[in-house]
Amino acid sequence: MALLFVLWLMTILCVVAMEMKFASHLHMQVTAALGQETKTLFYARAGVERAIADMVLEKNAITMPLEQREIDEADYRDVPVGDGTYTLYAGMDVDGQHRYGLRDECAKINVSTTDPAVLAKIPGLSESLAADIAALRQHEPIQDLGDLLKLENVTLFTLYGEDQNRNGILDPNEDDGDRSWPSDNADGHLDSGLSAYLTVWSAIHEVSLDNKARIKLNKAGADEITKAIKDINQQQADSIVAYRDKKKFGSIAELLDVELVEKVEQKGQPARKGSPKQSKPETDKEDKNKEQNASEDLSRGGSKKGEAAPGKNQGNQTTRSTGVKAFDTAAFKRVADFVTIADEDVTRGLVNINTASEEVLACLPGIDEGLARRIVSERDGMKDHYKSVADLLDVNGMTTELFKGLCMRITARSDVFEARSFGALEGSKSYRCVSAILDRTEDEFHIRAWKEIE
Ligand SMILES: [Ca+2]
Ligand SMILES: [Ca+2]
Repeated sequence: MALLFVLWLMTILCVVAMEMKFASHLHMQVTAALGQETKTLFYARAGVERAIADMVLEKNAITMPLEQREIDEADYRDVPVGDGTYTLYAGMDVDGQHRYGLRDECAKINVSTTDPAVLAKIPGLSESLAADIAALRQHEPIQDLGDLLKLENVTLFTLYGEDQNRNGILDPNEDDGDRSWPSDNADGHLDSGLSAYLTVWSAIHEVSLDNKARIKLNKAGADEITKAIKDINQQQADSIVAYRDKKKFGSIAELLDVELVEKVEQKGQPARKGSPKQSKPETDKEDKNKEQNASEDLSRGGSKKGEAAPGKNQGNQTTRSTGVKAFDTAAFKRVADFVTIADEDVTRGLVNINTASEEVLACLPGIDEGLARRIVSERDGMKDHYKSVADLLDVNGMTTELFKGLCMRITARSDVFEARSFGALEGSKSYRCVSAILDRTEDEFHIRAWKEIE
């Protein structure tokens, strides 16, 4: 009986021991899997840290649009870290080529700031939806693209298309037709819905390519202007101030409208002629512009060419228009990157002519498909990139008038990028993705959004 009891006990103990062994094996497996998942997540995070370092330390290099930089793909792709890698993936271009590096938020249209007429030109965004978006903005600011889901006619599919896990890559289930969720067209391309065109983050720091604060045309005094910009002389600066005293600058292209003023004694005696730095416009084309502008002045009730116009009183002096343009196109192009109409240091919602796609450019006022194509092909043929928005004046089909309606909406650089980093273990197909919105518009660096995607 005792023997039987001992055998019984031993059997039970064996079963318990085996159970425990199995459980502990299972525990080790789960721990290992969790450990691997944690590792891939940290490798993905390492990629974002790398992107931040790029944006902070290589500020000058990165002011050039990443699309145009001579990118060594190995620099961003399968970068070794621990026993795995991270990859900064920037999406697929129109030719089906994968791109690596950061994504420029200014390559998209800002849904928080852009007027409905422009929004309505976005493929897949109707006029009524544009009106709904404008109405939504009046109630509350749109802080995330997901806020658009509050609108009746916006679904997850409208917003994110086939990319339902929002990781920016074409996962197998997003390219298999109706075999698995989500439904897709199995064409090998990722349709990202409206999210391909829209952002809430695009912003720039109002500095020139050499990282100096831009001169605020609606605020700066004449001395401040001449001190900061070597290509603007005293008379041109006085003329800018005189123009602004009558009418605030609505775009930097209005510099082309500014007429040179000269100072006169209050009795009407000329006080000063043009300074030696100033040269008159020389070409026929520019003379025509001058005449056209003079006639515009007449239609606005302004002065005739050379006739004294009411100017600002400066002690015993006043100014009068000379009827001569202060900036011809070449002079404007020299100064365009150094000035802004913004009163603040940060401007939101501009579209980067160096990174935006043809489709995005074609949404802007006055730009049709043909002109958008020429803007892109011109920059593709460049060694580096458009240095300032004024370079668009050289693109075939871009007129001064068209440019004037456009230039307050565009930029040639950006300060907000998305890093989409994928961490993976060596030899493993599974990955973790981190998407972060990185903003260097202010002195302090900001991470505006952070998403860890399974
Ligand atoms: Ca996806
Ligand atoms: Ca597809």
